[in-house]
This record gives sequence, C-alpha cells and structure tokens, in this order.
Amino acid sequence: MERRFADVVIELALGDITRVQADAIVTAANSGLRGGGGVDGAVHRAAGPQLLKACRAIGGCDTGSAVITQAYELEERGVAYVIHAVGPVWRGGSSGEAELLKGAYSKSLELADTHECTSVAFPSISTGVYHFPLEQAAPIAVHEAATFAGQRPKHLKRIIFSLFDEKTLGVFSSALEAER
Ligand code: AR6
Repeated sequence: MERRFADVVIELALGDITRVQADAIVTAANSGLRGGGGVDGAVHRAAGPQLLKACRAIGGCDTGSAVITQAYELEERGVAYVIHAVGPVWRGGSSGEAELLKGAYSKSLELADTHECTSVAFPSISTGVYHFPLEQAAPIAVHEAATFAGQRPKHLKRIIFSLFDEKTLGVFSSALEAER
C-alpha cells in the first residue's frame, strides 16, 4: 500500500529491511550503539563489522534521536547510509515514550534529507524487544512521515516502512489510511 503526501510517497512493504533498496536504511538501535538482536542484528550482519566500529567511534546516541553512518557492505546493494535511530523502551506510557518515538523518526528523516537521500526505509522502531504497543506506535510513525513530507523536504521523495510481519503491516496500513 502507498499514499502520497505533497511530493513524497509513503509506502508500506512486508519484509526484511536489509533487502530494501533505499539511499538510507534505518535500524532500531540502542543508546550505546552496541548492536544487538532484532532488526539491528540483521542490519549489522548485512553491513559487516565496520558498522560496529563506526558506531563505537560515535560512542552513543540519546534516546529519541538518531545518528548516521556509512552503510559499508550494504553499499553493494545500493544503500549509501545506515541511520541508527534510538526509540524508547516502553515503561507504561507516562515516561515520555510517545515524544521520544516521534523524535527517533523525525531526526532520522532530517538526517536522510540533509544527506541528500531521495529514499529512506524504516522498520517499526521500539515495537520489538522495547515493547512499545504497536497500535500506538504505528500512528506516530506514519504521522511523523506525513508531517515531514508536508514540510517539503529538499531531497526525500520516498519513505518506505519495511515491516517484518503481517500484524505490523496491518496496523501500519490502518494508520496510513487514517492519516490526514
Ligand atoms: N527487517 C525489518 N524489520 C525487522 C527485522 C528485519 N530484518 N528484524 C526484526 N524486525 P526490534 P526495538 C522488526 O526488537 O523494539 C536491538 O537489540 C521486529 O519484528 O528489532 O526498537 C537493538 O540493539 C519489530 O517489528 O527493535 C536495541 O537494543 C521491529 O523490527 C533493541 O533491540 C523492531 O523490533 C531495540 O528494540
């Protein structure tokens, strides 16, 4: 499914983000940028060991923000950058989780555009081992993407959500349909 907001297409796809061809792919990282499981594990495996070295050199990233590195071995697949977005761990919803998740998406979008990316692919940040409820996370993700599109970014033309399972795709689809 896809929808256009201003000059930008927001697209939902089922599958492994390391297989998506986009100028930048986003990983759901931790604030220590230490690598891990889930989508972060898959991105680090696909990009090779230099990615962790680059993360170590940066040292860390605040929750609710993001940093950008080269994509190393993913460059062979046409990916120029990896954006390491740090979403919040769900602590019940009254610890600023929604704002922090927004920040992880908006900073990633800003980094993609300032690095002249025309396309960027996101996973569903924080809804895996960080346990952010999917029904609340999906509208935030889609709204941040649509809001960024409405600000008429200079370079970005395609925002892809690469979602790993049918349930996540379904909830994102409802959120994208409901977005105004
Ligand atoms: N492609 C796309 N989505 C994926 C992939 C993949 N290859 N693999 C998993 N997902 P999670 P979080 C989905 O747990 O909750 C790591 O250890 C997954 O099904 O990866 O933000 C980091 O280092 C879920 O829908 O991220 C952090 O420590 C979504 O990606 C921590 O986990 C996010 O699940 C971050 O936790």
